[in-house]
Amino acid sequence: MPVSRAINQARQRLLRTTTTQIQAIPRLHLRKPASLYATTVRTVKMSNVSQSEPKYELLYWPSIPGRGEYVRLALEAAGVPYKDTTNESKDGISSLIGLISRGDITESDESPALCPPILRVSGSSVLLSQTPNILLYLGDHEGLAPTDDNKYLVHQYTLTALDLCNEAHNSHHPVGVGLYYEDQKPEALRFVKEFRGSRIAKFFGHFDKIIKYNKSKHPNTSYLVGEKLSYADTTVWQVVDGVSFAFPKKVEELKKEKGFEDLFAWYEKLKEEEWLKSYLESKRRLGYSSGIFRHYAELDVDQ
Ligand SMILES: N[C@@H](CCC(=O)N[C@@H](CS)C(=O)NCC(=O)O)C(=O)O
Repeated sequence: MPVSRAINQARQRLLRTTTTQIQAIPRLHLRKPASLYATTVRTVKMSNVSQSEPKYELLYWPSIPGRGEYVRLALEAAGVPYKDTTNESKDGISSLIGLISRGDITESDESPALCPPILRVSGSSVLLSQTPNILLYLGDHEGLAPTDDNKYLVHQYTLTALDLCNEAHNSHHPVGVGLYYEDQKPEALRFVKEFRGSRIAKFFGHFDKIIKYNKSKHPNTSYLVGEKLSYADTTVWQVVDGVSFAFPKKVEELKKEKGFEDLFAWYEKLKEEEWLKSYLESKRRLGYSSGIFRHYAELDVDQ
């Protein structure tokens, strides 16, 4: 019996027990979307993985989607078990803090990570940070990227989406990550003039073209690369969703003025895929608040 199914069965049995026990059990999400790429190299020997732990552990700041969301969406799309440590256990945050604030590294330590998101692979020494790096790993190991040279296209589109994510972050923190928004508001208003004025349209227009380009090669597809879902889809989707949350007026304006019909049709279609639909309805999907994608009404108006 696959380990994941065994864990889920165990969870089902325990669901009939106490609340404390339920909270201690990792939530597993095993739905498979229709069309993932075949997986390639598997470095994890499942025999090394304890029956009680899921294959992946995500370590990210609790309560906000942030950059952790790119990793969550990839894991959800692949339908693999994962533990979202800081959101699932009371003292989860100490595991994260312990990893990023270590002093001298000793022989028994895991590889250093500067900041989250961090992905740990159970039963192996794999501990990764840097969002695109984590996605690269999941692409290879969980069938979320092609195995031919198109994998570089998947990564390229992902890096472009993460560039937009960085700019969206800088729209409320243009001066310093360690300062409050309120302490850099004049600069934010200045930054956002160009961001709203041309940058969102530039990126959205680019994604719209990517979809048209892929359709010209694969008329029946609704994905960004080839005919299968990849981590480029999940990442671009999250950035479009986040920017639409932060700048709803601007995005409505762009829909009217520029159309970007292919982009928004792709966005809506993906949202209807079973895995994403049920994830968005679940408690695992955290609401936007004080993370990367923030809505400040004063930043979403023409200056
Ligand atoms: N390039 C990194 C950026 C990671 C990053 O900025 N993480 C934020 C949270 S989303 C953080 O904790 N930053 C702390 C810091 O930069 O000191 C990635 O893509 O993962």
